[in-house]
Amino acid sequence: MDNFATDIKKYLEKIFGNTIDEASERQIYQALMVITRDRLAEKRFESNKKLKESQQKRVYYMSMEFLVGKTLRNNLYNLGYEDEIKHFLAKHGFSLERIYNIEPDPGLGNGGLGRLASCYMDALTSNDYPIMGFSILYEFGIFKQVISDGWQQEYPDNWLDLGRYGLLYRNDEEIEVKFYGNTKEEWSSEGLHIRYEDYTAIKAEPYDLFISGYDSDTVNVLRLWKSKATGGFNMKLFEKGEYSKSLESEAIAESISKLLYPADDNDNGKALRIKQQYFFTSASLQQIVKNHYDTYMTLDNFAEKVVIHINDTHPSMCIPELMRILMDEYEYSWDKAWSITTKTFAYTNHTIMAEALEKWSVDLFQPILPRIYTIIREINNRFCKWCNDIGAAGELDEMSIIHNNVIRMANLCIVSSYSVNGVSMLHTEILKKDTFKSFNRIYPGKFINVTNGIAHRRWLGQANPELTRYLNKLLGVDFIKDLSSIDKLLEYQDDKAVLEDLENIKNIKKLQLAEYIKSSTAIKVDTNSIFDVQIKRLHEYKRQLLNALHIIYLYRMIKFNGLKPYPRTFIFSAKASSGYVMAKNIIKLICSISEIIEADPIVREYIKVVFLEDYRVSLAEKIIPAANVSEQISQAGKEASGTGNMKLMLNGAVTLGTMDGANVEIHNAVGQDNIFIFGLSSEEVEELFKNDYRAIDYYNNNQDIKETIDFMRTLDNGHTNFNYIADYLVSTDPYMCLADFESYKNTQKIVEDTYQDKGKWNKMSLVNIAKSGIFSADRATKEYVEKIWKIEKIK
Ligand code: 6GP
Repeated sequence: MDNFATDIKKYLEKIFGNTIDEASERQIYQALMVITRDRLAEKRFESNKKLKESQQKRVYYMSMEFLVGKTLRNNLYNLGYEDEIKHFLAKHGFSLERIYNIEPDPGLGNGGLGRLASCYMDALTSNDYPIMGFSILYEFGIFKQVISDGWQQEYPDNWLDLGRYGLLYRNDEEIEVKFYGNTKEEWSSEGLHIRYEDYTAIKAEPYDLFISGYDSDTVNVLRLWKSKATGGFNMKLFEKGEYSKSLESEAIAESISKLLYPADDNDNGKALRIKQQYFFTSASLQQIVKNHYDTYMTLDNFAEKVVIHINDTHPSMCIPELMRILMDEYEYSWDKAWSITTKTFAYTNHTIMAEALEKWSVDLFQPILPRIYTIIREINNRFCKWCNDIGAAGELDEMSIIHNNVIRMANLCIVSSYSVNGVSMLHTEILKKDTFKSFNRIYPGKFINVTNGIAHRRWLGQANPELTRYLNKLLGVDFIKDLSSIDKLLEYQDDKAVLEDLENIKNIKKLQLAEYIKSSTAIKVDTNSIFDVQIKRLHEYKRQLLNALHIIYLYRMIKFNGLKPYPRTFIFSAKASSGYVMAKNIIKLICSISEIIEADPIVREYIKVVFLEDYRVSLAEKIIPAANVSEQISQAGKEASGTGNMKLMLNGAVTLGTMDGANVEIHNAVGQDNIFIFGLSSEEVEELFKNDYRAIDYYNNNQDIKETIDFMRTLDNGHTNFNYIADYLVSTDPYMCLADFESYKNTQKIVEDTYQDKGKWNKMSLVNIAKSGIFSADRATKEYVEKIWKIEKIK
């Protein structure tokens, strides 16, 4: 650590010509980022040496998204330097907390899938497993959301400005990726050769982000590819007068790593998206194969030493790319290449929402990736033939990879991977029984479940140091190392003093959040009120609208019917995909309710609505520790798992939810008495759907619904009215908010009553914390290690 302090001083002198006492916060930030990165690089060198020597099997985790969150605190925490640096900086008049705030959130992801990838990198590194992540170095991450007059506005997130100090550019490992052009088959005495001509080549430049582990010698790497033109324009084409084509490489290169697509759970069929996917999978695969070949001088043992994990279908082009490399570059036969490929890949599915199952039209795909297309076509031909042979031809409508001139990427993944997994028990059951039922029949045992998990070191250790310190002292076990030991807390479930301490800590976190709310929205919230939190992407299926409808119901009852509920603060935070009109309208509705309530002196005594803009990892870290109620109210069967539900539970919030995703397992863990479950089950939803759900009947037959919706139509702040949302609720809403409304409303009343029984509530909260052990990413990744990857810790 002495060295660390010396290094900071040296860096400031060398780079800025400053002593530490003359330095600005910005300069200190840069020094800390760079020195931390270099420390990790040194550690990486050591752990990589061991890895090379042991020649053990490794995992490569392919994901279009890694929602890393701020890195500096995480790294200093993991390296165990945090307290000393805090001290050192304080001596010179700097606050480490303020320095942390300078770092932008690397927003290289949209939501759950991206954050899960980062939680897993953290957990695997802390447990000394050899994993390397691959993704894209987006110049602009997920947009910055600004709420203006209640409407979401998107601004570019130029995170590299300050975020680049954590990255290490590896100019020795650049790779070329090829697009467009034609392939020619050439037969010689040695067999078939594929010649690829007139292609456009793009350079992929690697930037490494080091991933540190808690109390571990291992440092893993997340490699992010940046696209670059291969050096000016094509002179030949230029001479032929094809000017625009001569600049093609530059134009494509410019755009590929420019920005993250802001749509989650949705594929919007753009050529750029195909290019992004192939760009990063091809660069990564070429790198992996080269490393392997350099080590073993053969690829025959590739599948014994390499697992490539595909995080949803976005990286699925890895599959034909490996086939291409094996056949076209290393002269493997189809059968040998296929045998290696099908032992190498494992695939996780993260959603069953039909619109999110990626499909590419052949007409769009083929010209961009002609060789990759022929390989996919051949995989499909052979698969269809095999289905014929085994008597499954009747199910090819569901299973063929290319169908009606469309390539179905999930089908490609299932056919080519040796393992397919869902992310919660319920989700996996739905995959097996419904979404992919024919596949499950012809590939018995291929489908398995690994319920998601979260990095508790970030979501408890760093986000809630007050609770962590307290539990450390109380329990005397190292639950940061091993979260399962946190169940020792159960011994205190009837200990009044402990329950009160926990309540006090919750109040401290609520106070901190209230200050943040005040500074960012000017709304003053009552910290004695129930903090009721719904934070996640804005989606119809997640049903922020059901929550909003219930608030409107309360508003009306308070204003006109003399209802005096226990005070509650409804806290929302959510980004909507920029092209998702309904989602943006729902944000506007929530913001309008907030405004209307603020303007009403009677109602605002009881309920408040806060919409916090720009939801991101660092904001979640502020909200989650302060939550009393965790709203997980998706329509049953739609949320694959959820992970926010786990983070909230870990921090003592009590779940109010449907039997959906991982809520089911939270319910199993804490028991009926420590969770609030409402609404239709996934089977009931299916039934109702089949029997023609008629929203209007709920409106006509339920007085509260009728009055609430009628009242909603009268809400009008300025020029916006909400008739279109009311119309949607009573007619086309496929997520059936009205079918669950009565049950939701009644359960909300139970929540309110229970909260007033402080002893009872605190005990529920305690049980939630104590039972959160199984939702650690350590447990989840261990299951991946044992059930799927079969890898060992770095020796
Ligand atoms: C999300 C799922 O919606 C969420 O339920 C799950 O917890 C999370 O993945 C992690 O498994 N899916 C996505 O974010 C996504 O983009 C294609 O799916």
